[in-house]
Amino acid sequence: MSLLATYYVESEMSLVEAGREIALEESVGTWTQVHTSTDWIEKELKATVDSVDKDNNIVVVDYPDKLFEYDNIPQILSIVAGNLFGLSELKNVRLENLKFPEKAVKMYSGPKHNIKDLKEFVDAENRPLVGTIVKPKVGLSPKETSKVAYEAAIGGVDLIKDDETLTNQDFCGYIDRVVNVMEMLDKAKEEGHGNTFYAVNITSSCNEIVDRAVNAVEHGANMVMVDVITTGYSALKMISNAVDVPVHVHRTMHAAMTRNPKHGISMLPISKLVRLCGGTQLHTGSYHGKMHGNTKEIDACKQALTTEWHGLKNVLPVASGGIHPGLVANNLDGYGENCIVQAGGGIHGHPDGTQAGAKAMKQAIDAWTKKIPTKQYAETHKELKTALNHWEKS
Ligand code: CAP
Ligand code: MG
Repeated sequence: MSLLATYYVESEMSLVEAGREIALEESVGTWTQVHTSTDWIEKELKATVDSVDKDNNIVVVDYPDKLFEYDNIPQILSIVAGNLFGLSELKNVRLENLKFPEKAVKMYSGPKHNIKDLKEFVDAENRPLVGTIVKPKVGLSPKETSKVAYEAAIGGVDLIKDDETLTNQDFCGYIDRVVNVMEMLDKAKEEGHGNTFYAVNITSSCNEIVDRAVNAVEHGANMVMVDVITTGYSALKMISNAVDVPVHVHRTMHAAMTRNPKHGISMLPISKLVRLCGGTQLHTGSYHGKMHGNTKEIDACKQALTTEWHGLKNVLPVASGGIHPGLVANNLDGYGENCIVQAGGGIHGHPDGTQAGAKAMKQAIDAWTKKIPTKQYAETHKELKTALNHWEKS
């Protein structure tokens, strides 16, 4: 067994030669022959080209097991996604996929909760979840945030989350925010609206992030949120070990790596790493929205997160970014029932306010679940109708 890494490559060299360059640079080679190598190094540690697909500019590199500490993601990344991106002989190179051997996957505990657990908590066994990002993304006080959260909860959302830019600023400390929001979500529950998740953003630097996760849970948080690209996979793993609540994983900054289809890193290996490190939900892009992504890549992420993988629990993909009720059906056609569809502007920008916005999003989800076209459903659901009219015009 070994680790197979798939790269999209553009180079003046043949694909096989380009693949060899990558394999050598990332295993035992450097720019010139060295006189310090040994037979053991050449035999046991040298990566090789496994295969090439000329039609699609694809090279698969086979990295021997012995190169890795499989429970050390920074070390794995320094090989499979290391210096190769700067090699001047490669015009473009993109890491498209990582195929881990079973023994590597078995070294990780993965998520503590699966999709079924998340759905059961909010009583949504047979439908997608609907979420919201409190907007404006920053500036509301903990009390103001909790009022918006309450309106969203009684309007029918299953999950409320912070924006990635809201952490622990002076105007909205995370502990006060958790206490206030959970109080209002408890009130919504007492009034008969069921459970609602609140993903408080605990993103911060390394020791602090674990303290914040633990503090947040001690103050009642039923979910925490972390930004995996800015904090790193190690931070995610630490959080997932430290607390028993689900971990919502945002991916701000990912597009610096994922946006260019010819160079960088695809969302697919990132999704696999997040699953290994214990994320229970991960933003994987929207089929239709303000930043909609490559649909083939979203499909691949969905597959990697939701299907059986050496016994690890599965992960709920999150469609977010510029979504409003009129875009729900398109996104659900892509994701299917096992996802969260989130709207910030698409709920809090509803002409009749947050509660009506949440109702409209939920109605759009219900329409899709019942296989009724959104527009038709809107004829008998006034919040949805208002939303469709509002955003159709804009
Ligand atoms: C969505 C969002 C998220 C994006 C990130 C935002 O808000 O909170 O950060 O979804 O993109 O601030 O844009 P809106 P992705 O609903 O108001 O757009 O999910 O693709 O990582
Ligand atoms: Mg955001």
